[in-house]
Amino acid sequence: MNNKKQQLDCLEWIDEYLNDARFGLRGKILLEEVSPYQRITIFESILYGKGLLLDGCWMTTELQEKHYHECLVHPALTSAKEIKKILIIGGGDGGTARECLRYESLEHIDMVEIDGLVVELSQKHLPLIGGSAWNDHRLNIHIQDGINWVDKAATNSYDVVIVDGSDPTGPAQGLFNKQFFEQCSRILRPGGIFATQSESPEAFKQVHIAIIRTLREVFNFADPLYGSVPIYPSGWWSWSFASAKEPRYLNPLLHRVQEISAKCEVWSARWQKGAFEAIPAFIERELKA
Ligand code: SPD
Repeated sequence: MNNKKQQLDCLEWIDEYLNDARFGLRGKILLEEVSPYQRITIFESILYGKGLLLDGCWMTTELQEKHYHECLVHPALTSAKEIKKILIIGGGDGGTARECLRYESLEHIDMVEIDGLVVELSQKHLPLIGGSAWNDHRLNIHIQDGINWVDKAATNSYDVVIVDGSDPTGPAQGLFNKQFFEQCSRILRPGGIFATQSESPEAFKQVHIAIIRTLREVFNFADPLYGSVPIYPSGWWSWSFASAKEPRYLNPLLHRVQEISAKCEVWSARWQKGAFEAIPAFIERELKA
């Protein structure tokens, strides 16, 4: 048996199961631990490097995490009036904080993650994802319930609120309802922007539509943006942005675009323009109904 064949024989498939489909990568499980909240798996794949799954669902992988984190962060941070103080709910792998910290004018991030073990294992096993964020003095990590944090936060205290949660089951369930969005709106400063991952328009169509409808009940303006995250169910993903007085997330500020563009892999002002326009007809119809 040659080496190549021996290596391939040690490998396994790890799949996220959803209804009658599964979405998987070949590689090997490096470790699996159970926290009070969920099963945490660190996996090394051939195609996309090391990755993280929570309760069997793909969260991120080293070589395609930018498809997700850039699209969640930059539409909000290039367009909010100020970006001095940011709140991240979830985001325990560090990728969202890393993208935020690329802006020099950002002074302070509160990252509120319910599961300390996700942070610990990501810092240890997925250092490429959090990168230098973990050592940046502007990042303040709080291992706490994000819903509780938002309820207690002062009115008008953040320039941007970003929700980087997992799917709306398990610990992330309360991050998609009206009461939570109302609290997020209350704690945003004037000219502030709210951003959340908003699931797949195909694999989680009803959840996706419900998120946008609920955001539109709470904020004056809310719109989804569409892109691709190959490891997530259907590969077709969305992020939604909301604001009070005008849809300022549609208009990135030139000086901020210039600050980050050169190092982005997916996001650009041009990409963003198209991604907001790329609302599928079946979603647009349902939102109008
Ligand atoms: N179905 C996966 C949804 C995951 C959203 N969050 C991913 C965390 C990456 N920081």
